[in-house]
Amino acid sequence: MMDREDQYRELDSPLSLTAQQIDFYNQNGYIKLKHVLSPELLEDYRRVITECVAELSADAVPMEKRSTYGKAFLQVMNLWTQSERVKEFVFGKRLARIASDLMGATGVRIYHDQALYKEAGGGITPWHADQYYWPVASDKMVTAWIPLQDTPLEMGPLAFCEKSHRFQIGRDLEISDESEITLKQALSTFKLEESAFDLGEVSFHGGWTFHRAGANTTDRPREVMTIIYMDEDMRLVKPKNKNQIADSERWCPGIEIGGVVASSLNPIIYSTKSAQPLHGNQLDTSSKEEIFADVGLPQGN
Ligand SMILES: O=C(O)CCC(=O)C(=O)O
Repeated sequence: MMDREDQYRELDSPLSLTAQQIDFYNQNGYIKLKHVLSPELLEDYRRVITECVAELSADAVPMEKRSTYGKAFLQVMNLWTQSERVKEFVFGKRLARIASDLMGATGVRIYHDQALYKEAGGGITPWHADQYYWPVASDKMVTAWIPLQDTPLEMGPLAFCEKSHRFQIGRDLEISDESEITLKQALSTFKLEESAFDLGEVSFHGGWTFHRAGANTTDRPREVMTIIYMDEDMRLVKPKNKNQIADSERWCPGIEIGGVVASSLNPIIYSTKSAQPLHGNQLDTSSKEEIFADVGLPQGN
């Protein structure tokens, strides 16, 4: 049985990526890595996160009254501000360092987290690229998608369009029936990476990488936690659409256009430039112990 200290150690200890894995991410706009977190740790945080989701989504609109986007999942954001236990998970340095290394940053801040629970019978997540929503100056943005159970195809695992992060068409589309129809057609010549996730496997995708997920045809919820990281030096830009206006107010409160997105909602989680808070309360100034772990090569590589 894992105690809290073991959990902190796992959440914070580094997993170093190979040059080949970083290259794969740069070429394809995403990477799936196995054995990033242990099933034991994830099972414990699954309970914590699920309790939080149940509490915060108690007044969700019934499925039949929702839009296609609404049917895709229950979406509960910035859980780290609601629960100390979730904060421990979201403030873990292991995932943050992987995100930072993948995008070649010196460190990362949180943009926001979100639990995405695709209910039993939940619909598809339409094709989209996240960066359409984000009023930020560069594409140094990475989402860690962390399933909290084995996720077979029937549950709607996240699927990626390889190399689509350089594709310009459809970048102005919000998640909708229209984005699904237009992008399905526009991306038809790209290779689709759609495969099951094992518990412990985590994917990382960039802001402009087009992705979707199938419906959940099982009778169990697809429980997933996500953390969106940004370059620690990321600056706010003038919002380009209504969703970016909403995002800048919600996730970057008080930040001036042109300023570093360093509000109290955007703490640095991992940095090679400075010491960071450990689980939000102590400063971690210990020398960095390197653990080189085999996190597995992406499928098909
Ligand atoms: O979980 C899903 O179905 C979609 C996730 C997604 O679009 C994202 O994390 O950017």
